[in-house]
Amino acid sequence: MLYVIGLGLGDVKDITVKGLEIVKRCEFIYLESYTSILTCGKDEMEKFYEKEIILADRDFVEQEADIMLNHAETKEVAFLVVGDPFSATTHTDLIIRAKERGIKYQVIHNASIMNAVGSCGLQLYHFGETISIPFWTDTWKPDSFYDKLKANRKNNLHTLCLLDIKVKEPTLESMTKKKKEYMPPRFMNVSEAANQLLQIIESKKEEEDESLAYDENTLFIGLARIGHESQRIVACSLKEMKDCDLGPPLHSLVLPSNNMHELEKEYVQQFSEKPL
Ligand SMILES: *[C@@H]1O[C@H](CO)[C@@H](O)[C@H](O)[C@H]1NC(C)=O
Ligand SMILES: CC(=O)N[C@H]1CO[C@H](CO)[C@@H](O)[C@@H]1O
Repeated sequence: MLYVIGLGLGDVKDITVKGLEIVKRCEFIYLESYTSILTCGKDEMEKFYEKEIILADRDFVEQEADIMLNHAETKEVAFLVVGDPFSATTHTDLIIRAKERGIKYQVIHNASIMNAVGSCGLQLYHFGETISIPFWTDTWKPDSFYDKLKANRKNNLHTLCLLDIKVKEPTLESMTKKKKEYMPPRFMNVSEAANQLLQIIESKKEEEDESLAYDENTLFIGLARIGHESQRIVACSLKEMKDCDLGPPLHSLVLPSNNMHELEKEYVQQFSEKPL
């Protein structure tokens, strides 16, 4: 049996009672550690579960997931996912593979940013397609998500922007070597994301795009560490967001629609220093 268990957004205790009971009786426990982070470390989790945890990083999922599935053929195996199991596509892939091999599975849900973003006061029903903002380099500055932002704005929908994380990226020098060395993890903050969004509209202006999706004065909402005690939410213009420091990761950004509902406005107001 393979249990795919969502851990929620916060600390070790965010797991549901149902999830915890299953973890306690599983023989193998894997923790997905590449699409998100927990505020607590592996050690704290092992202490809390009283079990050893195997970290499943990016290499694992591509190469060693079969070993985990082998175990699941005869034993109870837990695969722990930060957030909800269905907030990243990689997990649907794992479930399909289990199914193909005739392995029984069960999914235990928990909250993820996809629903917890509601804490900024915007209605979840009024969100359009979620976008991801990738880290730029000197030579690689993809901006294809801009069109989705624009489509959402046109349809009067809010947009959740997930900000890039780089965990366990091999260093350039070790790329070709057998023994990989890894760069320290990086998490995009709202200031960096705002900076990229500003650069995108600068170049759209040059292309004489008549109807920009947003400008430097457009209201954005920055969210940090949602679901944790230290969570922060700030509503301000894009220009101000560029100078905004929301502290440690994870951060995300929301572009509200052009016509927020009165109740949405009233709720968002508490996160803004200026009248909306
Ligand atoms: C945001 O990230 C950038 C790039 O890593 C960094 O230079 C900057 O200091 C960060 N800003 C804040 C406010 O933490
Ligand atoms: C959506 C969901 O199932 N959330 C649960 C996540 O886990 C915490 C802690 O057990 C529950 O309180 C939530 O209801």
